[in-house]
Amino acid sequence: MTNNHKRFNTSAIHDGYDPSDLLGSLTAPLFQTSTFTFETAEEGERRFAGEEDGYMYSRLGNPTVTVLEEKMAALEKGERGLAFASGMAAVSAILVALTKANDHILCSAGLYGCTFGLVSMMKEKYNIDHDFSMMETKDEVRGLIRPETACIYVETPINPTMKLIDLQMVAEVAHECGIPVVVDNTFASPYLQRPLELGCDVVIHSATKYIGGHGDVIAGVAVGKKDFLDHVQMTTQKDMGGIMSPLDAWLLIRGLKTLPIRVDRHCDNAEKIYAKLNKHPKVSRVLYPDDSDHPDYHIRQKQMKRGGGLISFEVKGTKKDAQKMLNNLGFIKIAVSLGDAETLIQHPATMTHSVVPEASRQQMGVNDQLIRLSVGLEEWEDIWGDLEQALDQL
Ligand code: LCS
Repeated sequence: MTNNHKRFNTSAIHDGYDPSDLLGSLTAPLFQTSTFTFETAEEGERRFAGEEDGYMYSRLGNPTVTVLEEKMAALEKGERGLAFASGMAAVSAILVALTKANDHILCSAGLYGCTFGLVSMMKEKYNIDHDFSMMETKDEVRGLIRPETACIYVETPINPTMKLIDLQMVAEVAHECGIPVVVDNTFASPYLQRPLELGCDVVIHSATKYIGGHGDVIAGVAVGKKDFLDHVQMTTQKDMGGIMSPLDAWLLIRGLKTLPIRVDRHCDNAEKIYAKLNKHPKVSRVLYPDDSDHPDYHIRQKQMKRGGGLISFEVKGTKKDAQKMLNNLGFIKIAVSLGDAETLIQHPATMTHSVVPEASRQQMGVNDQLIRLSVGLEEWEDIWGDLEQALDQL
């Protein structure tokens, strides 16, 4: 059913589903069912024994969810996809599957707040230690790998500092040491960056963001080798239970069809807004990886098609000025999340990264003046008009 030779736009629309399988229905049907009936007791026995393909119970697999998983596998160029109830359900199922007590995880120096919370909890409860690294050179990465390092976990671009990590370089070192690399690809989406093609082993998405694109779903997806994700499905996912609902999969399938055109428009708008923010007198710093002055621009050119739809910037002054800027906005919404049609703005230090202790937050580069903007699909002149008047009032 899946044809990996299609171009990205075509793949996003067609892969994972063939209408001739289901009465010609153009869109993939919503199988809103919790369980599946068996013709005979023996058929049920064979399915549970893994001797016969077929659905059993929606926590163990559902046809609508399968379509989404196959589409994501095609877009990320992986062997299989596995869908989860949220991005954090995906992150936790993958990290728990890869580790045991007393192991070590090497992380990028900057993580989404709840992922930071998860690795902190794993340390406290199971003595699974971690280090944070900018992973700028092979020696830096090699020097932090220990005999008990179970995996390398990378976000790039990093939420919300927009720093980038060279995935091919990290994968080369990891594989010398026989360690898998897990990449959170939420900020880029598979349209802009495909970590598996760069040698990484597992890709994770908060599908809540660009994959869905419409702010109406909380969901997660992982893509990687079939053997590994079959194992995750039958262990940490099945037994911890963080599965995706069929309705959410259905909405994500719809969202994916427009992923490439949405992301191009997010990038077009972000490039324009970045240029304007850079010149505003109340803004002291703008972080966007698609500028030749950005320290990681060479990595952007190497592994990302474009710079993405997220921009972070610091306003001159204090936390109060950052909050005032948000309060001055008109149609731009103050909200966490990102990748929606609506432009969203938030204050990481007190919102997405508020669970990160102050010292670690400062080390990550998340200070009180930092604001994160998810540039939406509105007309860029309107987005800039709203931002400009909010900044001018400071
Ligand atoms: N990974 C990244 C990079 C994220 O940004 C998020 C959520 C997650 C994982 C977790 O995904 P979820 O469980 O929410 O689907 N990031 C958020 C953010 O930046 N604002 O609100 C949520």
